[in-house]
Amino acid sequence: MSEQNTVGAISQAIETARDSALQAIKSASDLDALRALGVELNKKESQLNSFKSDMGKLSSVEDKRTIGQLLNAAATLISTAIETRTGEFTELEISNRIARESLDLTELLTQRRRGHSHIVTQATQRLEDVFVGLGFQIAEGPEVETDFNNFEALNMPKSHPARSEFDTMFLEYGEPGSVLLRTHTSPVQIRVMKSWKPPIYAIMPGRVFRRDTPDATHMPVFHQIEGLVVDRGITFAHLAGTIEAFTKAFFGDDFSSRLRPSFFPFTEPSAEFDIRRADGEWIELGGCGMVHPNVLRSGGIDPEEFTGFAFGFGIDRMAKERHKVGDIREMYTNDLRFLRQF
Ligand code: FA5
Repeated sequence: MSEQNTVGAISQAIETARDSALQAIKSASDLDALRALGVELNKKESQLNSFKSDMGKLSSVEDKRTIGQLLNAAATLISTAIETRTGEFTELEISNRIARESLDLTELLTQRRRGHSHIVTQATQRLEDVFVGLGFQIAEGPEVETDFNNFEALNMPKSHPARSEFDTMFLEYGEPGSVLLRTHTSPVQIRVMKSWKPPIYAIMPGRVFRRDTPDATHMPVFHQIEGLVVDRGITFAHLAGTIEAFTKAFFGDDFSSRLRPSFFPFTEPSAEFDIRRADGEWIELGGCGMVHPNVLRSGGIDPEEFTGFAFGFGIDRMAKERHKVGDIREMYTNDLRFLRQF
């Protein structure tokens, strides 16, 4: 065969191989098939690449250039075709994914469902209403407290064993151990006593923090409401009467309350406060007692002139009981199916 014929034959074979490669790219069924095809076409032993060795057989520079240019043009065409097809597959995949993952929001649009307060916020507001109805004023304190207000001023000096009952989260601020996330709302008692003058009839709701492991009745972040009364001639009977009036107003007439002897360093005597459900079961809600003279002094009040009582209970636990929620953690999972019930 003359060299001219050989060049013609090689050129034809290159064109055929190029066209069949382009056809294969066109009919690749998906991205994976296309990728495999790309690998195949790039192999040294692929049909198109094998023509490169044929070039060696040609003696004229002119012919070598012709075949070389033809091979380069074929390679460019093929790689452009792979790129275009890859783009098409990627776009298709994205639009399929959008279709698969899209949410039908027409139900929300047509129902116009409005949000509402969280079950614990509702309970707090109801508690505030009940106590305001009984003549109390509302006060608030910061969530970041001093060790002094949270413990010392409440008759718990540094070495006091009762401190260990509050698994405290301290902040890295100031002197080590001097600033913390309040473990109860009782430090607000100190703030109120210092800034108000007796007679004091105050409630103090808020968020508190303890290193407690979450379970059906415990959360590491929960809510308490504190009560403080300081006036002339306040006795334990006033405390018991207030607790009973509150129980009936908040839970209903079929509930009653009892006080059991207990211990808190900041009250003397102290009691645990339980409520009795209609089914006869007793549930512990919080602690209370007569404000310890040392605590009155910390607040700048003369215990010879004034006496008082204080109480503090868990708002989350009250909401749980009032709405018969089985597990306190459910209130904090943000599951709308749960929250919409209240
Ligand atoms: C106190 O925190 C006292 N400061 C209460 C007090 C105030 C006593 C004033 C006397 C005078 P105690 O640690 O028992 O007490 O907590 C009070 C209530 O908070 C508990 O009865 C419970 O209802 C609630 N509580 C405690 N720990 C948790 C928790 N991890 N998760 C949810 N609620 C809790």
